[in-house]
Amino acid sequence: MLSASQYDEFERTGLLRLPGAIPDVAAMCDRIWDHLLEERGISRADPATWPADGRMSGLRGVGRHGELDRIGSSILRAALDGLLGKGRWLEPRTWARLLLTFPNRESVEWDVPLGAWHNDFIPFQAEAGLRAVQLFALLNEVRPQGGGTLGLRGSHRLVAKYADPAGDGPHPRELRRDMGSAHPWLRELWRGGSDSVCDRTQRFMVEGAVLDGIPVRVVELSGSPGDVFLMHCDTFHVAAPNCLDQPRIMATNVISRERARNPGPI
Ligand SMILES: O=C(O)CCC(=O)C(=O)O
Repeated sequence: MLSASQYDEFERTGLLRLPGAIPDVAAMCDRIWDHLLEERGISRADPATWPADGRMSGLRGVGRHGELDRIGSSILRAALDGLLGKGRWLEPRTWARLLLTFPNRESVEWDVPLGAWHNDFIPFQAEAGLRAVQLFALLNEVRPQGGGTLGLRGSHRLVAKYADPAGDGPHPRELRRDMGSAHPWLRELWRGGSDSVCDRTQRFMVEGAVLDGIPVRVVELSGSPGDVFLMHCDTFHVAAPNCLDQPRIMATNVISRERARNPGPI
């Protein structure tokens, strides 16, 4: 059950944190490390075996072991009931797509990334309202600048203004073009500006902006093992570099509202 202030937070910002929503994530991490060792020779105890190029994909096999299904905890389910409607969301086949970023081998200074900012395309439905929620579960401690996903708080409300209501859904490329031409602040976020000394952290994460009357700001999804962030499906987000010394281990999935059934013949 969500409180009124949690609903309000989600509606305004497109993001909601559920502290400690998943129990026993340590066992999930153990399973992931076992899998990494068996399949890739990557050892938890030996950073020399960790990949040099950071982000790792293609780990679907680890989801088959069942432990990660416990991400679908009672707290998380109750929150999804609250946001998408009880009995109205589709149980995913697997709760976890792993997001694993190893520390950068070369020392680089953390910064707000350019380029890959996007929303994930979720088709419109005949019924108005929230169509899907993306969950981000923290399986280990994710400290600031340690690879946690960045979200553009408030951007789901801009998407609602700029996406073509006659189209099939909010297309990321068109939105980047249209929202970026309306707002230099956004264009600079994903393309960079002419000012090479611009402090992007200050500009995008501290100051933020008010665009078409909507407050927006970049926030980093960081926190303790077992925390979950729920994100409105239209929120812009991006992967971030890991400038610390431990891998970031998160899991994500998009939980969709089922389409309303057609009323039967009268
Ligand atoms: O790796 C990340 O933190 C970003 C993940 C992402 O963009 C996505 O799942 O849509």
